[in-house]
Amino acid sequence: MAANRLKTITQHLTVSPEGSQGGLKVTAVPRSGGLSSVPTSHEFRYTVDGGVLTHQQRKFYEENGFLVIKNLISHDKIDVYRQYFEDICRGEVTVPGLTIMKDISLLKSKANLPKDSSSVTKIQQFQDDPVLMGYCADPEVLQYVESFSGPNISVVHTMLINKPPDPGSKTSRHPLHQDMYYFPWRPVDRVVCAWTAMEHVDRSNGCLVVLPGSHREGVIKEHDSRKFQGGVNYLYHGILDFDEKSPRVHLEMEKGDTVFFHPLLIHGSGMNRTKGFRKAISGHYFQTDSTIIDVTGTVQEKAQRETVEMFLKKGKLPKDHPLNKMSMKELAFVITEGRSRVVRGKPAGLQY
Ligand SMILES: O=C(O)CCC(=O)C(=O)O
Repeated sequence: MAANRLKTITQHLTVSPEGSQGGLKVTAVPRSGGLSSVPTSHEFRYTVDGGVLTHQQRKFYEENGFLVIKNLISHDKIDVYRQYFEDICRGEVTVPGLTIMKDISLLKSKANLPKDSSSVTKIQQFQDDPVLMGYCADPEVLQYVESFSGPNISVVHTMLINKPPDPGSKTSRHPLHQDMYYFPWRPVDRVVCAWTAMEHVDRSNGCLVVLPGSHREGVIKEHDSRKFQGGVNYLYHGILDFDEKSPRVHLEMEKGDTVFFHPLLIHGSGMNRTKGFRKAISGHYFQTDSTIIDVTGTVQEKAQRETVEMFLKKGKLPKDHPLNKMSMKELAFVITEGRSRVVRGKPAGLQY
């Protein structure tokens, strides 16, 4: 019943036209974080059989939690996404449901911001845009995603990141974090991020930095935004406690190179010390029949609350709107259902 009510509400959302992905089954879900997972074969847990990955690539991902595929996306396609991003920032194209994020230091300065990409740090939730979804549904990307998520795949949390030159506030950095901290769905090992460099990235412009193998610890760590001097952007929480001595790898990549990484992998990106913007495009993929869990009382609660607050604020809803009366778990379902799209295989439906 609850699931049907949620589904109806999702379909009639007044917050934004973030449609639905069909079919819904109701199952009982434990209240715990539910991170445990079963191996996919005697040798592998984080990858599945039958995909394009070589044995060596699978072993590398299993051990390290990331895998870079060189030159996966053509420069022509990337140039289209780049131009389109500029058009969106100038207001020449409107994308339904899109969130446009600005750097916190610019927002605090209350200056009149130019109506172009120079004040935009990222755009997210472009699931209803046919141009940028060309990236998320690109067969070149999906052939790899299948090796992590299996054959039935939805994409969610779509982003084009425009890391600005640091204004001196360090706000261009993205502190070390785990993406799973933000995600209320399981199973965790079938979730993967695809992140494609839209130009050459290295330490000077704030490439991704990863702690290889950190996904194997199998826990979501406590995150927060307060300890970061100079502040961090909205919802850029960082891990409070990790082994500072853990080896780090800075992923220097060329335009079109793509890294796939596990959602428990500790990663982030440093300040952009150059004068140019550093662009990347990414999406998170999960099994179409993933299960929404209740993160109340877990380390994920803080992030979920902020996500929900932002979602409700964006909708500017009247007090008595049904969304304002929902539990965190119900809202997690509505938000995920609204922002995800099936990109390959069976649209099995999110489980509640
Ligand atoms: O592109 C970046 O700078 C970091 C992206 C990232 O880690 C994220 O969005 O989770």
